[in-house]
Amino acid sequence: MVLGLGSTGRATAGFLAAEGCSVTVLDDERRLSSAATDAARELAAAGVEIVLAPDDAATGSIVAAADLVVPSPGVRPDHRALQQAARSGVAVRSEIDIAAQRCTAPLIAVTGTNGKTTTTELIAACLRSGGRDVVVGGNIGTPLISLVGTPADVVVAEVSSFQLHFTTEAFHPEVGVLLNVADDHLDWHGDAAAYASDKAKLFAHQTPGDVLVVNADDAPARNLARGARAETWMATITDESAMFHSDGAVLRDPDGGVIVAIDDLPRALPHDLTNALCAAAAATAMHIAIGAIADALRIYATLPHRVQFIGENWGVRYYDDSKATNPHAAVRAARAFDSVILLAGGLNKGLDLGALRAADDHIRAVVAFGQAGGEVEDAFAGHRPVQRAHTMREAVAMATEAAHPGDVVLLSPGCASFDMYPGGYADRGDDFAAEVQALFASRAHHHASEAPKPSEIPMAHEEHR
Ligand code: UMA
Repeated sequence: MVLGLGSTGRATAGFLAAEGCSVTVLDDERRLSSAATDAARELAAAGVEIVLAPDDAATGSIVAAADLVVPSPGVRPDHRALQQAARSGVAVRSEIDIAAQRCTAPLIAVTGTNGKTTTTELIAACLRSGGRDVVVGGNIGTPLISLVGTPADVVVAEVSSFQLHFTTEAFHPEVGVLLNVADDHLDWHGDAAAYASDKAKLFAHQTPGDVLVVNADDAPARNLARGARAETWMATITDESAMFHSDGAVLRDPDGGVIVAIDDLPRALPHDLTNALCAAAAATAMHIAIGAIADALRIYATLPHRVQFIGENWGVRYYDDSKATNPHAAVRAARAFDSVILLAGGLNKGLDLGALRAADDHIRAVVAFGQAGGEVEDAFAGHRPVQRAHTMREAVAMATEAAHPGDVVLLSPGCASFDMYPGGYADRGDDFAAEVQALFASRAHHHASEAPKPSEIPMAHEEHR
C-alpha cells in the first residue's frame, strides 16, 4: 500500500507494480490535480488500485491486508494508516529505503536542516567534473526510486528528515553528508529530539568502510555524528587543524593541499565555504582529483532564492533568501552582512521564532509579515525597530524607508510561504524581486521627472550647441 499520490507515491506505485507487486494507492484528497489524475489513470491501467479519501474503516482494512506500507514524505507519522500498520505489525518503509536497496551504484546522501540542495548539486558537479556519470534525486525533486535502473557510476541523493524517518538497514549510503541540525518541521516530527534522531538515520546503517562528512562548525551536527560508525571526515571554516578547512584565503584538504582560492569562488558567504568544503570532501571520498573538484567549485552558479542578489539602489543592496524557511537559515543569512533590514514572517512550522534574535548584532530593523508576523514582532519587540506589513509591496517599501546607504534589505523569512504563496517559496522570492524592481523603476522615473524640462535649461546651453 502506497500512501499519497504525489510525485513519490506515483513513482513508487509504478515501480512496485512493475516488479510484480499488487499495489493499492491511498490519497486523502477527494479531488486530484490534473497531473495526479493523469498519473492515476496510467497506474490504473498498470493494475494499480487507487482509493481516494478513504474513511477509517476502509483505510484500516487496506492496511491490515498489506505486506508493506510506503508513506509519501508529506504523510505525518501519526497518520491513522501508519498507526494502524503499527498495530497490525505491517512493515512501513520510505520510498528512499526501497530505492537504496535496489541501487547498484554507490550512493552519496546529503542531509541537514539547510544547504542540502546546494551541496547535493555541488557534489554532483564535482563528480561530473571528474568524469563520473552521475544521477541526482531525492528531496531535490526526482524521487530516488525513479532513478533505480538508470545506468550511473554514482547516485547523489538529497534526503529529508521526512524521508529518513521510515528507513531500515537497506538505507546505507557509502558517503553521508551531515550539514547542520537546527529546529525545523517540528509540526511533523513532534519535537527537536525526534527530528534530530531522524537526521541520524542518514548514517545509522553505515559501517566502518563508509565515510560520513560532517560540518564541524555546527555543534548539534558534530554531537549527533558521535554515534556514527563510519569514518568521520570533518569540514570546518573556523579550525585550521581540522580535515577539510579554510585558512581564510584558500580551501584546503586534510594534507594542507590547495582545493581552491576563496576569491575564485562565485560567492563566498560563510555557508558557501562550508558547502564547498563538504562537497569537496564527499567528492574526495569518491576519489575525484582535487583539480576536477576545483574546476567545479569555480564555475558553480548559485541557486535562485538563496541569498540571491537582486539589485542595488541608492547604496542599499537587496537580497532574496526566500528559501530560508526556518530561523536557522535566516540567522545564517543575516550574519553574512553587517547591517540588515530583515523581512521575516510567513507560515511558522511549529518553530520558536525567538531564535531569529541570534542575528541581532547584524540586524538594524525588521519588517514582519504574514501569518507569523505577530511572532516575529514579539521576537524583536524592545530590541529592534519592527514594523508590520500586510503585502510584499508594503514590506519592500517599509524596508527601503528604514534602510541607510550601506544596508542590506534581506528577505529571509524564517517561515514557510504557504500562507501567502500557494506556489511556495520560489513564488514569494519572485514577488519580492518584482516589487524591488518596480521600486527601482519608479525611483528612476521619479528621478527623471525631477530633471529640468527643456524650457528650464539655461540659455547658455543654447549658445554652446
Ligand atoms: N497526502 C495524503 N495524506 C497525507 C499527506 C499527503 O494523502 O497525510 C497526499 C496528498 O494529498 C498529495 C500527496 O500525498 O496527493 C503529496 O505527497 P508529498 O507531500 O509527500 O509530496 P510529493 O509530491 O511526493 O513530494 C515529496 C517531497 N515533499 C515533501 O516532503 C512534503 C518533495 O520535497 C520531494 O521533492 C519529492 O517527494 C521527491 O522526493 C519537497 C519538500 O518540500 C520539495 N520537502 C521538504 C523541504 O525541502 O523542506 C522536506
